[in-house]
Amino acid sequence: MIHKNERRLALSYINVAYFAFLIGTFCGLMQVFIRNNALKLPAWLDYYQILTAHGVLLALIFTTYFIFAFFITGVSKTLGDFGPKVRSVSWLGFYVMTIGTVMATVMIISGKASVLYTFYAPLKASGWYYVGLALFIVGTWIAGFAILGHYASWKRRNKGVLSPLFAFMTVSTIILWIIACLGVVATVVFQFIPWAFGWTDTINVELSRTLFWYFGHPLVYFWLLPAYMAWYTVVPKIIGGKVFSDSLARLSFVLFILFSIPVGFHHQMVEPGIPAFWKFLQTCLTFMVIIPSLMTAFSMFAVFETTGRQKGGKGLFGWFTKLPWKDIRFTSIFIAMVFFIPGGAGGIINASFQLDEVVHNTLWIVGHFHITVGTPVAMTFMGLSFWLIPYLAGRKFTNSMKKLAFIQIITWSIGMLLMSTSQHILGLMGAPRRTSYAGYNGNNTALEWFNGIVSNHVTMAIGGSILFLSAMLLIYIVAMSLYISPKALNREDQVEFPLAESDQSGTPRFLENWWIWIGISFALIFVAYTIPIMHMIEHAPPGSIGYKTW
Ligand code: HAS
Repeated sequence: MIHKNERRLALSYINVAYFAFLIGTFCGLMQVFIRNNALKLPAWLDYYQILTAHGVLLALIFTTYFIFAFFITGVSKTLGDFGPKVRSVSWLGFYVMTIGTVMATVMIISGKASVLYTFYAPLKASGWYYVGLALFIVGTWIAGFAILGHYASWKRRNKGVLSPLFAFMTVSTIILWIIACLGVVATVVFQFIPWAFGWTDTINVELSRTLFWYFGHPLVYFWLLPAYMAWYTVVPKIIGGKVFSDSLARLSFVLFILFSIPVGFHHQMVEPGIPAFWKFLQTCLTFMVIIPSLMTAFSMFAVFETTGRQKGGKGLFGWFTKLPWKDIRFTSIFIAMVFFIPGGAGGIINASFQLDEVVHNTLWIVGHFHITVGTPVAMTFMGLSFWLIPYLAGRKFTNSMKKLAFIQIITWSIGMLLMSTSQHILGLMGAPRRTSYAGYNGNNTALEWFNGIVSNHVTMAIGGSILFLSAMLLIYIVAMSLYISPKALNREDQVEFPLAESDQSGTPRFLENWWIWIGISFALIFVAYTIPIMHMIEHAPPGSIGYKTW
């Protein structure tokens, strides 16, 4: 069991994460009904306000807080208790993040920041919203540096030894996050805050979006990598196997540090003013960042098959039946992986220059992110919650809770399948994203979009409602695990942290030489971004004043 202080810290993160999840999913439910014209909001509440809250609270707050809870628990488990300095810096990080979160949320709720989670200029929120976002990021840096400090002191005490796989992966993810945030910090501090407080009149829109997407794409890997950490280090243990290849796992994380950042232009394919050459270059780099995910898929299939065969699985697919399907810690994450197959394929479609012309800014993209962050990532976090929270809270995960967990995962899968399939189809037909309900001026072609078996209002509403019920069930399970379920006093009731063995004997030591990877990462960023950004600054248009459209 990890030290009680680290447990308290991780539980604090979990509490904020699931509080954000509760409000965020409620906003999601309202959105589905508004878009179907089944719900009219009162005058003081706006669709875009709800949409902003939904995106920020689920995609940014729920994920980040959960990720830090997972990091702290796993790092403390693998590298030992935090020292007093690491502890105080970690708490400082938590408080700064939380002050930022509260500020940004208050601004959204009070209707002063309905700018969606991408906060594209020239939409202009209250300056305090951007200050809140900046504090949130600074908080994550402080909390991240605390973990890096703990890791550095472990390395000093264990010279020449490779760190445990979990710690290695945590450090890679934090390095990726720190480099990625440089872009968003630059745009928020030097562009948005001065503009929103009226110290400057206009903003360079193209530059702000570019700096945002420099951060925005690696942001998705900041969500994905902790899920991959669970796939690589936790799942093999649950199924009774070992990590397939320690060096493959480390290499895939290193490749994410290299290739996840210099690719932001694939979100700006239709942005005028960025020469096609730079878009093409970043598209090529995007195809490089697909490789570590394919390595992960390979690794997962390998671990399933080898473990299944060791357990006596015969023939081509006999191993499949030997997997522990009745263990919700496994089944939840397995379903999450299956969702990532179409999710990842959709990403490859988006990254393909010409195909993106068809799907950009349509509901397809909304479908894409619900089967990437909304299921593979979120459902992995759910699967982790089923043991991580009882483990931290020292409570039992009773048989009835296990049954409820199965219902929760199955309903989430059905809801997401219905909703995201209809979003993908509607998007292909041309239905736009980031819009409230529209009657499309009675245009027949537009109205026909909603006549399909899956792509109709009813299916979407059913999907959204099932998802909301599933979310409420999850909140119940989390609340039970945190506060109500009986204390696990006997050893057999105590929930374990399942961490698989990883054979490091063949792993090259240079994989842990961070300076090489940080150096190459900056070199790639330099190549992909310097000239286009210089161009955007030197040939800047007059800039835009702010707009408040809500
Ligand atoms: Fe994406 C837009 C390209 C992955 C999230 N993406 C978004 C947005 C979000 C998002 C939130 O190129 C919207 C942003 C906005 O608001 O505008 N995405 C990609 C590519 C990948 C990708 C190439 N995206 C993600 C992940 C996300 C995420 C992961 C969240 C966590 N995305 C794009 C592009 C856009 C975009 C463009 C902009 C589009 C536009 O026009 O605006 C790749 O990383 C995907 C690689 C993944 C794979 C899948 C590997 C499969 C695995 C599962 C194995 C399964 C097993 C189970 C083992 C190649 C690892 C066994 C199964 C059995 C059946 C036995």
